[in-house]
Amino acid sequence: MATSRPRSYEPYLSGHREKMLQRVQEAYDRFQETRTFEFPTWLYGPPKGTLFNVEVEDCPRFGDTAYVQFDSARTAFLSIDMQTDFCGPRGYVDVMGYDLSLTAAAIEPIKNVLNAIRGTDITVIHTREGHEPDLSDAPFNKILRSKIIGDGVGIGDMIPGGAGRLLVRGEKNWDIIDELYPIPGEIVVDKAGKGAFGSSTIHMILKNLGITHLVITGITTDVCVHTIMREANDYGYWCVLLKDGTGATDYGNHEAAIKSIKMQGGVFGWVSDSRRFIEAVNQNLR
Ligand code: C5J
Repeated sequence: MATSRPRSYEPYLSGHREKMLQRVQEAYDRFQETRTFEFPTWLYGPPKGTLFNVEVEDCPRFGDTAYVQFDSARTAFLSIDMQTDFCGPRGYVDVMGYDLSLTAAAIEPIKNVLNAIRGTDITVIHTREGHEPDLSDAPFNKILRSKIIGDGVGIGDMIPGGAGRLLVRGEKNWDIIDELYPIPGEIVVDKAGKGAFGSSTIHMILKNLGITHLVITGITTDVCVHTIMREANDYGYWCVLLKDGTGATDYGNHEAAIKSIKMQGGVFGWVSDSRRFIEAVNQNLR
């Protein structure tokens, strides 16, 4: 039987651990006083924009209230996949037979947030899920499953009266809905997957712009929104979901997805809503 030797890494540790734990202790002590996850200038440098706090719910425990501090110039607002295919008639989600009002519920809150932040130094990023016209970037099993649930109409197909081929780049139904259409200066990221970090340039964009904090909205809560939030959280971004700016094809899944973010003191980040975020923007960035 192989015997394992104790790892003797201690002598090789840099001072990183001590420094990090000291910073954590300081932030912990500050949190006890302020209930705020303060912007860590020791890590990112002095603010480039305006610091502002947003109230988040059920943190660290259900029923508690806390605050996350943002640097406006290091903040990106994400509007995820607000495409006809996910919330409009004769799109991908409609063809699968789901209740469109559940995903369309996110439109108004997102519009309100866009109205509040346009003209500030917060970066706006829109994403679109979709595939090349030849479907070369679409997995076989994804297309097959979509065709089965769509009773013969799946990704790459067009239904009678539809605005184009489902989830195919360049088609009208694949594009962002008119109400939330990007304006000049806003970033649009195309992704082939549910996540974005593995199937788009979003990580390079966020790094190049020096973004540290994300305000997340879009559809669907339990699929693309959650996948992107989990990816971003793993990369160390500070992620706050605006819960009313999201929606799922099933209300129970929407609620469960929101609840799961709050577990373990915020296992994937934090949860707030459009009203609280807009209030913070109007009080601090106007
Ligand atoms: C889905 C998405 N639900 N944008 N895509 O297939 O969440």
